[in-house]
Formats: sequence, C-alpha cells, structure tokens
Amino acid sequence: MKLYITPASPYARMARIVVIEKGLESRVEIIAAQTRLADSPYYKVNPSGRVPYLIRDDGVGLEESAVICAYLDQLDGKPIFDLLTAEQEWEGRRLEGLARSMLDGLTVWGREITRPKNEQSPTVIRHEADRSKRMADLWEREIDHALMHGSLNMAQLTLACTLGFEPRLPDFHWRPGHPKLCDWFRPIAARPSFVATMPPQHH
Ligand SMILES: N[C@@H](CCC(=O)N[C@@H](CS)C(=O)NCC(=O)O)C(=O)O
Repeated sequence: MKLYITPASPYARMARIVVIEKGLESRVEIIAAQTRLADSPYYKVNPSGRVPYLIRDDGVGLEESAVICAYLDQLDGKPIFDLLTAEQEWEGRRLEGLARSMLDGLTVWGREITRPKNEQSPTVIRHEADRSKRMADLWEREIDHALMHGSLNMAQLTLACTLGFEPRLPDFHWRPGHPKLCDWFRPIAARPSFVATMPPQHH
C-alpha cells in the first residue's frame, strides 16, 4: 500500500500513527505529496489534492483520515482504534467529533498564517483562536471521560493530533489553565509513534 502524506498535516499524522501502532510499516510505503502547488503531479494520483490518501493493495484509493485509519485498523481482523461495542460506540463518536471539530478550526488557522502576509485575514485568525480557547476549556472537562483513558482509540488519537498541532501554530497556547489536558497529553506525546511523526515547527 502507499500512503500519501505531508510532514505537517495532522490528518495525515493520524494515519501515520495507526501504521506504526499496528505494526504495518513494512506493508505501507509513506510518500510525501506536493500539495497546494499549481499543477502538482500529485493531482494525477489524488484529484482532490489532499492528504492523507491511501492506495490499497488492490489499487483502490481512500481519502479521509477517519476512513483510512479505520481501514488500516481492521486489516489484521483485530480493530482497536474504532470503538464498535454498542455502549461505547456513540460516546466514542461523540468525543471523536468534538476533537475533529477543534482540529478543523486549527487547520484553518494554520493555513491562514502560511499565506503571504498581505493575504492573511486577522478576522479568520481571531475567530479560530477564540474557537480553540473555547474547545480547550471544553476538553479540560471532557478529558475525565473513561474513553479518553486506557487503550488508544480514535477519539484519543484525534485529540492528541489536535493538541500536537502546536508546533504549526505559535499563538496556540492550550496548556495554561488546562492542567488535566497537560497531564493527559504528556504520555501520549511520548509514544514512539507520536515522536516519529511530530510536525515541523512553523517559521
Ligand atoms: N477531512 C480531511 C482533511 C484533509 C486535509 O484537509 N488535508 C490538508 C492537509 S492538513 C491538505 O491536504 N490540504 C491540501 C489542499 O487543501 O490542497 C481528512 O480528515 O483527511
């Protein structure tokens, strides 16, 4: 299989972490795609131009981080990231949705600050910075949920890649006032799969 990524993408990072956590490194070739470039050769591989994108062994391509993670997770017949038991499923999805909502805002913010200065919108930046503060407050409360502890699942993976987007956003300060979130993040960020996939610092 081939997994197209960019080193800074938190969505691609989720798929890369599942590859490592599931021991699939020898089966999945990681390829850096050239995104956001006029006429990039990558658009012939994936017309949307987004990462992550997984080309399965049968040649079929999959888009969307959650779909790709679920596919990689079930390859060995023992999915661990997706919470599929009836009593956990909706809580798992609810928490994953909350984390993804925060991440979607951060990536809009991140895109804004990588544009040329004269194209950046202070209104968009303020809107996303404010949203991230509200969501960090929300997560300081939700982090006590039982599903946010124990074996790594999609909700935890999504939130960890959200908080772990900080090197890309110099003004994203989620730690002050959120001690429980700090304690939660520390051991997850230290996992080899997270260390190996850290996004590069924004300059
Ligand atoms: N909903 C998608 C989002 C993927 C996404 O937005 N990827 C960004 C990188 S963080 C991208 O490839 N951007 C390139 C572009 O917009 O052309 C997912 O979860 O996989």
